[in-house]
Amino acid sequence: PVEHMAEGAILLRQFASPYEADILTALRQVVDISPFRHLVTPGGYQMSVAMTNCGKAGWVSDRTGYRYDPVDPMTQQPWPAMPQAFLTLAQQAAKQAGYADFKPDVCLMNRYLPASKLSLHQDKDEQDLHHPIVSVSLGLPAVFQFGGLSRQDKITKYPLHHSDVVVWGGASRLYYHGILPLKEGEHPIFRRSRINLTFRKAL
Ligand code: MD5
Ligand code: FE
Repeated sequence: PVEHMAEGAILLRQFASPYEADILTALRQVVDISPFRHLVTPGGYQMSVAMTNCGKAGWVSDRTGYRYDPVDPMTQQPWPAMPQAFLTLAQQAAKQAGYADFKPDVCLMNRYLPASKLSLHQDKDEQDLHHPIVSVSLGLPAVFQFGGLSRQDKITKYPLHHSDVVVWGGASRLYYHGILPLKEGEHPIFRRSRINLTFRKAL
């Protein structure tokens, strides 16, 4: 079942289900090398969401700003390679949404615990903003806030559930968005957490 959320934004409910076991194995291998950690914003606040990355670079924030870094600042080693299972899921979803040649080089992973949130923002640290972003939701459900190109635009809320995949392309690629504070809950696999994988062509 395909839902159109906005210009270029396509919601594939339950798309990740057949890939779940392989994704879980790969996720464990990645966080074993580069664990989830709470980054600090340039303004000096610690983020409530914990993050890590895999692929050719990783998105990081510190007092000096935001950037894609080929080295994990925590381990001072390259980020773990993108697992084949991740790449397969991201490319199958992108193909379904009309992006047959999407070649992500980065997967940013966000971990939410109850009360974690992601404030309204745009994703524009990637080199070429014409490439889509593929987002995979795992674990506890969350409320996604979707605005427009201007911070003042009207916000629509969408619930995102375990295994839902969203492909953000076209105009929606630069829309303001965020995640409301995660509600308390228990998921059979991810317990009290929500994990979101975002596949990007960043370099
Ligand atoms: C999340 N993550 O659920 C969300 C899902 C992030 C982030 O926002 O930056 O890590 S990705 C949602 C997204 C990506 C790119 C564009 C748009 C939404 N959009 O135009 O709404 O942790
Ligand atoms: Fe974002």
